[in-house]
Amino acid sequence: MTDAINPTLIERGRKVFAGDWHFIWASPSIETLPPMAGLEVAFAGRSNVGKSSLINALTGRNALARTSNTPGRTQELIFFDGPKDAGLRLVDMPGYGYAAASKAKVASWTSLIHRFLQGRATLARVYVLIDGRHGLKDVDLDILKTLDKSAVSYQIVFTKADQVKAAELEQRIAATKTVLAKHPAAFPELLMTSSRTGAGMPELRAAMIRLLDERGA
Ligand SMILES: Nc1nc2c(ncn2[C@@H]2O[C@H](COP(=O)(O)OP(=O)(O)O)[C@@H](O)[C@H]2O)c(=O)[nH]1
Ligand SMILES: [Mg+2]
Repeated sequence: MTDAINPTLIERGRKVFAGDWHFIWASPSIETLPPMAGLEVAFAGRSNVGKSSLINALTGRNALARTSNTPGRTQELIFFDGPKDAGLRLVDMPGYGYAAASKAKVASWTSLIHRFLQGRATLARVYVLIDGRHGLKDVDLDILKTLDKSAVSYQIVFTKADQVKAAELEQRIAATKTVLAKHPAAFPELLMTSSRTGAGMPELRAAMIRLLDERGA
């Protein structure tokens, strides 16, 4: 983010995410979504990119979201609510691009993801997680297109930054920014994170607090 995140936002983010976060709902289908409430922020990305780990790192909980070494596990939209007065909800989305998945499964995930993105008024932002070791893949570009079409604002978050050399990461960031310039709904700046070291967590928390402020919550 270019405009520096100020210490007040960082501190408010710390407080909100130090509060009580809990699982509220799992939706295997678009017909079974929870009623819209508060402000929702969703985490999308390929299977195994680190979505569930990021949610755990943000909330400081080891096992709020289930993480897995087996790609393609989470096939539902999983909703987590924060402290009552915060009005913020996190959504762990089913991973896409899982090579071993059947065609029918891919179609059903794709449909769920696309329909969710298109019909959710409370959804303020989608964080599209990209593995810092690999950069953008074709399946990621498909999701960016869907997001552009749905006019859902989104931001790229690089994960597993602890596994990438600084110079390599810089290169990948530059390449990704070039691609993003062609995507109207994309936030131009990337966030660098590691769930393992906690890098980028204060900034990501603060970014969500800023979304709450923008919504006039
Ligand atoms: N080194 C490293 N590994 C990570 C990080 N985040 C997640 N992982 C690992 O990546 C794998 C998949 O993580 P998970 O959160 O389940 O991915 P998801 O499928 O996107 O929800 C797990 O083995 C995690 O331990 C990170 O920041 N650094
Ligand atoms: Mg997961």
